[in-house]
Amino acid sequence: MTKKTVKKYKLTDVPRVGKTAGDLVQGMQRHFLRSLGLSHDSSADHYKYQALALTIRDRLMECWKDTKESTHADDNRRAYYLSLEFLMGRSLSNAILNLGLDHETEQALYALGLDLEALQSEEMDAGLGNGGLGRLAACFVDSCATLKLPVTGYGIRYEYGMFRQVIKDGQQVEEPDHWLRGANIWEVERSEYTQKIHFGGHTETYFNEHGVSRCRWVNTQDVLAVPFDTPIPGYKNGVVNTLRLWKSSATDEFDLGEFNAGSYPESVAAKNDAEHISMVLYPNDSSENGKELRLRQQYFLASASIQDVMRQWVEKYGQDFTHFAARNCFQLNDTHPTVSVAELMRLLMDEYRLSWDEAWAITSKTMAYTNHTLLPEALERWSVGLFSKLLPRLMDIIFEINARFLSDVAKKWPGDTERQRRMSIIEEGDVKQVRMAYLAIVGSFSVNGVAQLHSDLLVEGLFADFYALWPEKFNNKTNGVTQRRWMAMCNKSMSALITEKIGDGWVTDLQQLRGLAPFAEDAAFRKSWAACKLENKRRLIALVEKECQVTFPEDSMFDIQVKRIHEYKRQLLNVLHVIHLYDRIKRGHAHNWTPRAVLIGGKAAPGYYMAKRIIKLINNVAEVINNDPDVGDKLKLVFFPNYRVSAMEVIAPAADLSEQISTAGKEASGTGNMKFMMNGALTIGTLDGANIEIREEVGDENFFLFGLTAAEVEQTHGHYNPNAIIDRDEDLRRVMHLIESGHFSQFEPGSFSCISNAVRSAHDPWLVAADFRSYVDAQEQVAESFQDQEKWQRMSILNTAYSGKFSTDRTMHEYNDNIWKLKPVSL
Ligand code: 26W
Repeated sequence: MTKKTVKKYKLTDVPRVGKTAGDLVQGMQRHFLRSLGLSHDSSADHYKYQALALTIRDRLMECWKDTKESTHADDNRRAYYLSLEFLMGRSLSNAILNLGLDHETEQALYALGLDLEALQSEEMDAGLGNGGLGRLAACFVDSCATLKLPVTGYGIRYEYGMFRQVIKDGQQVEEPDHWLRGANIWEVERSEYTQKIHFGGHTETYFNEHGVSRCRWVNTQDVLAVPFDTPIPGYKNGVVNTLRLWKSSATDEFDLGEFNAGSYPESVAAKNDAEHISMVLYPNDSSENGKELRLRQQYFLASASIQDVMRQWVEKYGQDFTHFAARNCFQLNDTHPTVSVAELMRLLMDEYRLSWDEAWAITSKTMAYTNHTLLPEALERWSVGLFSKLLPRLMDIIFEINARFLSDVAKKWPGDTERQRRMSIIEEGDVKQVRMAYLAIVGSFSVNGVAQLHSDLLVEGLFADFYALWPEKFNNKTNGVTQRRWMAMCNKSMSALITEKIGDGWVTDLQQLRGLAPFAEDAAFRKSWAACKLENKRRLIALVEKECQVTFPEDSMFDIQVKRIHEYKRQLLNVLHVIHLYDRIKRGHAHNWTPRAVLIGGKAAPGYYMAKRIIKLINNVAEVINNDPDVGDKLKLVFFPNYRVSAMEVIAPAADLSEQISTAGKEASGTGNMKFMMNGALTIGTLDGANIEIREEVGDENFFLFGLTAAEVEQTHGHYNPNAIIDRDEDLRRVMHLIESGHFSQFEPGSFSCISNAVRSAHDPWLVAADFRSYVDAQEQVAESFQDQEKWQRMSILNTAYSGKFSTDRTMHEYNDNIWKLKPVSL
């Protein structure tokens, strides 16, 4: 053939890939042989999972390309979700669901004689988050793609995610989570978009060609940030958004410099330093620890992401930033990426030559901040010394932001130096500290809490001074969860039953679940509802048997508390109740008994001593209860090890009772509470976080309320006498006696004295003893209600029916309407 007659092709003109079951079979066969190089049908399930995942991924790629082309072609505004954590869990089943390939996949696997559940369970969880905040980010990107919103997630590609929790002798042991070992099918490396990040060095001022004084940051040690992209499919809408995670890598210059100096080993060590940045997720969810590596991670994410956005801007529009703020918005997931405020200022001034005022006008219209906690110990502060050493240019900029801000404060409140001291971004004292939350507020046009109570408490307390200055900045965005993963994907039988009655519109419009309410009165429907729950309970029974070697009786009430272990979440209160039930059984007060199976799960931060003792107590109490023949099937207790996203997908559908028992005013929102509600569990809870809104939606007759209110908790300060409460309450006295007499620590004397001391302390901030009585009484109501199964099923249906508010689709609509103001991608 001569060149002239050859038909011309474009590499990008790929024929559309088929979506029938037959096409999926062929895809799997092709990947099995051609991508994975396998020939034996007997190969490990892991390879079969990979063949399926690659086949599904093929179907994501073309929508991904279409979405990118569409957003590239328009001039529409975009948002970026900056988060140190994305707790994605598994991707395969989610991709199958959102691509609308459920049915076809089932058929294809049947034809191949393969079992979907078995293959799915081969996928490692992407555990790149601690808990609520990280999982929220994952639900948000799912909803944004489903709503066709042009939102990109930016995070860190940790080599090691959240540690694996193993229980040895009743105690937590942490093991590394090397989740990338088995190859990650879902990521694509994009080294052409690598960014350079500076650390260390110093700043100097100089005069540019126009005689204007400018600053430069010199003598830095540089690290490369290499992006890895993960596709985020919307639900059956052709949109695939992007989650871009950065991996750190050494620069070549780095090696060369050291190499020329003749110190090869040092150059390799320096390379290691660079690569450590994205090595491991900090497993800390409520107390900041001020570690240098953590600050490196934060700046690494902020700088790489903002540079990436500006690179795209300059490629498209050149160096004119007039419309930058109108077309870009960064949402800061807590203060963790807040150094972004200073980094955007730096890039605009030092790299693109804007004046301070121009740069500030852009920055303060581009950043938006979400707060996720009221706990003072979780508020990030960085010592000025560390900050200046690691990020001298950023520290200069923060000082200047603060100086200008304090002068505004002085204008508003002349002479009020006390207020200036209180509001300063720099906390004075022995060690000067940068208050990251204040930097975030000053640098943002929007500040939000994550449930109504939490947002109210922020403006009344922690941020009251800022609210007085800028009331218009503050707003609430009640959290949600995605019903695609947390109902449609993980609870197939209930989803099918709902769809049979009200159609499948609820998958993208959760308020449609209200249509279920009338069926609560339908006896046949209640029966089917109960049958789904039973099927889900059997799945959990098998898992608990495997993980804990304890058998949950299927007719017992599944009473569940899963979340990070923290004193404010009061797993201890839960255990005290379990001990009380045990005590009642032992003393023969067990007439008309409602059998209960109590499951508690969650990870403790490795350095959190009390949390670890609470895990040990749960395990020791479980050991006694589960092996006592007097107790038998009346009561079971397990500590479920290594709680994670994929475990919740089995746990939530099986729950009868959801424990949301934090000390009022301490849990910002909670999101596990919402997952349980959607899956038909009833809640026993305090008036805290989103519990309040859950109760408003479902009605107080379908919610078990107990405990002090946030205002009452506040008033307790200085007037708390737990020992008097214990003396007055026989049940609590007996429970304390069982712990203190060593009944649960026969061979470990004194093992739980820190716990009983904490309950007895007048300074117990969590008020465990104060809420014990009302908790036990509420639990009594729960037990009684469960005995009337018709009534219980009715309440269960109503919980699902009224859970519509708690979809992240609603949450994302609100962020978009009030903060981001994006137009949906046109596809
Ligand atoms: C600096 C260490 C650190 C790390 C993470 C401090 C604080 C955090 C997060 C704020 C912890 C977290 O996940 N908070 C949870 O966020 C959820 C999503 O908004 C809320 O539902 C939970 O109530 C809140 O505890």
